Amino acid sequence: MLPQLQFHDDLAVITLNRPDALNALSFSILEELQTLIKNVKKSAARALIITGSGDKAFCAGADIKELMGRSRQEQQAGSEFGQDVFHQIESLPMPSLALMNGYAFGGGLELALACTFRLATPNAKMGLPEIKLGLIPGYGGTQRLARTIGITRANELILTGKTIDAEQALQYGILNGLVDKNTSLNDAMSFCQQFKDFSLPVLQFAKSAILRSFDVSLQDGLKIESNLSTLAYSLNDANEGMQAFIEKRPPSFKDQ
Ligand code: CO8
Repeated sequence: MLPQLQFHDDLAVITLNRPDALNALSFSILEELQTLIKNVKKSAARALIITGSGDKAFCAGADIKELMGRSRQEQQAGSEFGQDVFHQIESLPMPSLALMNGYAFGGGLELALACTFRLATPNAKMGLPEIKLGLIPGYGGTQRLARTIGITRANELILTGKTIDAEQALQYGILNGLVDKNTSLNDAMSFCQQFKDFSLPVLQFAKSAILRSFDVSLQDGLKIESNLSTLAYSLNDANEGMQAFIEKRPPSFKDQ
């Protein structure tokens, strides 16, 4: 029932584990997710993959049955807690990837949007249908969807609550790619191999510079980039990377 964390060599995989309810996010599941994210952050993993168990769903969103009958304060606290957990995913030092192996609605799509990358199987269907429940997204969807795909498509998806399939999601710019249903985890792992030999602090600087670009003016963003690129330059890994280029050999980064 609770999500599971496994390590496959240097990759961390979190699997939402409530297939009977299409991996809907109860509050206890969100709490466990928070604990697992802390464990991933402390680990030597080079990337995190988040996926859903069963063959129907990545995650059908917040647990609608649990949302009923809550006080205004409970609702506010619940929204802020979910936002915080997803922010912890977004700000992990290592890249994260949502492997969307089926339905990804509401909080499920919001979870995927907090990841650095998104891959989906052809059967995946997704959307932010909260408007149909008399709600709006509360785990970051209004903010991250517009930042990810632009305001035109974000308005379309959030104000109509429409469902799109994986092919459309690729066209809209929600996804980085599609993967075969039978090989999806292997494909996601192969995707993560692309950055596994890079320097982890340098990956973190790049992630951080990109993320912060949404919060500041271009001038301030350029300053952030300049500061972080100088920090990267001051690491031994930058020296090793440039030296390896000159010596025509692969670099061996030490995360220092
Ligand atoms: N919550 C709780 N249970 C769910 C959810 C959910 N989000 N989604 C599916 N389930 C359960 C169903 O109730 C059903 O259980 P049971 O067998 O006991 O009746 C089981 O999963 C299987 O579901 P279906 O029979 O409906 O499966 P279908 O294949 O027919 O349909 C759908 C699949 C289309 C995904 C359908 O289940 C559906 O529309 N689900 C709801 C999707 C949705 O609206 N998600 C948004 C939820 S709201 C949200 O995420 C807001 C987040 C921010 C909240 C901030 C405040 C704290």
